[in-house]
Amino acid sequence: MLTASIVHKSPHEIIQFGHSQFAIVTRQCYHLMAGSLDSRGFMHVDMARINGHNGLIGTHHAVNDGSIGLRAAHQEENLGVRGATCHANFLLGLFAIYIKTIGSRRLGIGFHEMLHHLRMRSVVVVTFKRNHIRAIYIYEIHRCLLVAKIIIIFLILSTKLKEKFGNVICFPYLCAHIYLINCHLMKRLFFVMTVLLTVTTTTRAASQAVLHNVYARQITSLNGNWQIVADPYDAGYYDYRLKESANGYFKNDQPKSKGDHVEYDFVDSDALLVPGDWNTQRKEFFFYEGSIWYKKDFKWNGQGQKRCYLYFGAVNYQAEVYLNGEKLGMHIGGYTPFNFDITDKVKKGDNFIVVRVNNVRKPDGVPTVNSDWWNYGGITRDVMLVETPETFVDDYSIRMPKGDYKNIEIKVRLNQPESGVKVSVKIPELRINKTLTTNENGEAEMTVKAKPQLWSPQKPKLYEVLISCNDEQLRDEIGFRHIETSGNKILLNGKEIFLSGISVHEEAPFKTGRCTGEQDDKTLISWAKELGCNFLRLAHYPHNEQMVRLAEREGLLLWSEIPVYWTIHWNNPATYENALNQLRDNMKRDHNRCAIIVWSVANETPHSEARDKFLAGLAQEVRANDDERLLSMAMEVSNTKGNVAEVRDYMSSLVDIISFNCYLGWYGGKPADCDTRQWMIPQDKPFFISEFGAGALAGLHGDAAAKWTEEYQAEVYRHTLAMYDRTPGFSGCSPWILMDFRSPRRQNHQTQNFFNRKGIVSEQGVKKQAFFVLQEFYRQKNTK
Ligand code: GCB
Repeated sequence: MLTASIVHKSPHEIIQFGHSQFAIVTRQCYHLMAGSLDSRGFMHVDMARINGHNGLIGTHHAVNDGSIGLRAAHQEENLGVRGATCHANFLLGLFAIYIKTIGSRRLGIGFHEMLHHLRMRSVVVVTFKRNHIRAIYIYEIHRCLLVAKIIIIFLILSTKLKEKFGNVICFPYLCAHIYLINCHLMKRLFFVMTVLLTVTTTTRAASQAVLHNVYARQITSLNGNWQIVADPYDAGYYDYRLKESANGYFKNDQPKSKGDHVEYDFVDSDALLVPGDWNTQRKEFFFYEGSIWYKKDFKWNGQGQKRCYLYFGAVNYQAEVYLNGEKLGMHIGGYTPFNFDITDKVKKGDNFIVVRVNNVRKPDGVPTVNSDWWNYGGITRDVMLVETPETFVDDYSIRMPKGDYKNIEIKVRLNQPESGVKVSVKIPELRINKTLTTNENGEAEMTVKAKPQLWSPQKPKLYEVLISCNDEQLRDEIGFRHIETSGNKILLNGKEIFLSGISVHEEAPFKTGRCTGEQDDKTLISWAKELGCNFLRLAHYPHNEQMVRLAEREGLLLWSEIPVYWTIHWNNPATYENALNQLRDNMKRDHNRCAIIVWSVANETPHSEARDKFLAGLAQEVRANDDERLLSMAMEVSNTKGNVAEVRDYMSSLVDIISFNCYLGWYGGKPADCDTRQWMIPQDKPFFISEFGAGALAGLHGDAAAKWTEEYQAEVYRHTLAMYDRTPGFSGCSPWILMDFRSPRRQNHQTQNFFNRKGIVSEQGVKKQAFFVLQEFYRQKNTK
């Protein structure tokens, strides 16, 4: 079937970046450019974001080949950073590199092969008039043969050329070959040309926009035993010239005859449980940092009219994902979900997935090489197949508009920009039953009169919400509440609230390692409840979705954080992209969770102009996507003179809550120093102690002046709590930490044994004295 339909006639989203004359954001945001063209055809790029998750496709090879790849571009031309200038040809060059990358491996730079490789789904044509974008056309090319796709592209192209206004053609991934044709035409017509864009499903693409509320969809779990091949030298990934091997372990090869040569094998290999980290599943992997290949067979009986996605809750840290020997894409970041549309690739019957998981810490990573928690490697969260209709609700937001207690605002967005699609939204208990019709962007919204019972820690009321579109019904449980600050107070539903909190890592009680199921989350939450908490700081990265939902049902307010931790590479655009993606994916997954009241963008970061810019960018992202939740980050005490300590941080002006970590009495000073310490809190804002604490080995008793005893830890708690309690604006705290957790930095054999012992509960569930000190403090706070 030869079909191409125009799905878009204007930029999907146009954003103004300062003086930009144009901005293009493709539907799934893989490519974004904003800037202006000057009379010489130079493109002044205010902002460019290419292939969000990975940097430019093929960068790796480009750099290996010695050619200018995006990484080099980042350094030399500053592409990706506001204010950079480069010639359009340079951008074309980047595409050429991409072609080279694919070509150099095994194909030669064949046009057809390239198209084949790229699995094109859409073509983008941009027309310009006097340096301004006149129109952007995105053509979806429906499932059809490659030859048909090529014909369509040429038809589109020639039609556009004939149109009088059609100055410039821009079409993605059609390689330098077509660019040359264009160049020629353009010279003759004095046209200015710019290239860019597209969202296509390519064999080497990054993962795609994350499906919201995935557990409510039609899912098939792929959890359980996965066969593995540990690959410390990455022999299954690189060839002996250190190029990505065309015949890597993802092929899952087996000798077909006696003479066949294959040096790995999944058939008789060991297995690891998914979800789970490898470090605590097998002794030999306890300290392992490197690659492990995972393989899973599955049968698929899906039906024609559906889409199928392969979804991963989280893989730490980098995942290359292959289906039936073909690369789907990759993902960076160990704590956020990602998925791939595999509709065109999954086969009826037998299939196999191979994932190369690599947890090597990287200086430019997020987090970077040093942190204070275990770098658990593996497929650490659920894996599933998700089936959806062809057009479905990809995301929705249901909440009370900011400051409004009498209305509920409903917003839905489809997976594709399709108009006229009906979406039904019901909240039975509130007698809401509405049908929304999508506009040409595939979006719809409506505000409905309603006065829901408010969600609060005392009454965590959640309403059943049913969202139906085509054959899919999404069930959710949503609570309604307002969170804000007023002067130095935090207000929940208009009333002042003290956040009686505790920090938690996503580490499993008793067995240690990553939490892998409801029971682990439940145990952590039950301890927090016993402590009298109404708040959890989910440190230092997004925790699993079920934990967030469970906490919400239990009436715990939440602080949600990304692992921008200590000293990351503030000047590196790829690091920024990585952090931004993690923030976006975290917000995309959890934005309907009323329990989350704080988005935190960082923890204990050192002051510099670059860091300020980096964090301000993240703060801006939070504000742009959430007009109500509070913004914060764990800051440091920067200026102590005598007895007076001050939190002086550029970010103070941007956050809603001044949060900081301070270990007075542990890393410096004595617990009693707290008795005379004064605090200068900048701005008229609430302040929150995101960390304080001391290490203690459960069961070790002695003098309150002796470190590592329970008595010492309890003493630190007493003095610290009293100190903050007498300081105006003290709005809550999340002491460090609920449970002892594994950390390679903690090497004292007598007491630590690779555990950070600041837990007020041991990893075996023994409550230390400090637990009861904090419990009593919260009891008094809550009865005031
Ligand atoms: C901190 C960090 C936290 C550490 C803690 C400690 O400030 O934010 O990740 O684990 O101190 O125990 O030193």
